[in-house]
Amino acid sequence: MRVDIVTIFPEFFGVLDVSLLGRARRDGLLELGVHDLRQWTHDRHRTVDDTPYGGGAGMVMKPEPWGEALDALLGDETDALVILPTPAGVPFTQALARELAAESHLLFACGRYEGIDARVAEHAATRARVLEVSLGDYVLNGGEVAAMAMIEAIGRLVPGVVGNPESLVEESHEDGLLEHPSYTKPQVWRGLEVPEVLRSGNHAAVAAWRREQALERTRRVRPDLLPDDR
Ligand code: 6GU
Repeated sequence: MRVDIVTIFPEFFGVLDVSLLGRARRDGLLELGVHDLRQWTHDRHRTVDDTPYGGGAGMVMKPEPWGEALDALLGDETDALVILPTPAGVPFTQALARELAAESHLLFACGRYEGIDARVAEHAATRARVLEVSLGDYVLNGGEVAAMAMIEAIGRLVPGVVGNPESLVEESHEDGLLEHPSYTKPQVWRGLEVPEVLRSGNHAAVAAWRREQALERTRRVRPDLLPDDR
């Protein structure tokens, strides 16, 4: 998979060199390009924003540098998906991460200030698919941290990135429930014991206990995830 990121803060994305995604890049599973939006400005001050039509507080990102960035990074390619991180987008979920992990080319356009001139998305939609995506119902200063979270969630679902694909199956949200609690050695730690059933060797009992724990936790902290009959 190829992932391009356009931002005025390319240094935010240095952390993508480390850990799982860093190795995936070195292994050639993920091809990542981080691009400074200001390279597509032409004035002395490398201006990327201006005041909003209609008035109001804050600044809006100018369309021209974004237009040139998309020209340069999309060329005449037709199978890219342009993702605009914005609190006004559709919710980012594990199901959406799975869909995006099957794409061949994602381009994250990270806006700052009060967003990007709306004509950029409108124009991009004439040459690529465009998706405005939100991480959740709160406001970040820009799309960078949101893009990073999405790239991590998507990247680990690209085949080969996570060494043992079985570890992806039993995670929170994969079956619509939150994950059961996990334990390792020692058997007793600071007076706290690992639940007996997990040491029983009874695989059916372990599976039933984990399912009940997952259901209980989901009912308690995320009842909105459950259909009424669970
Ligand atoms: Cl995707 N962007 C910004 N700026 N804020 C957010 C968000 C995205 N998702 C939640 N808050």
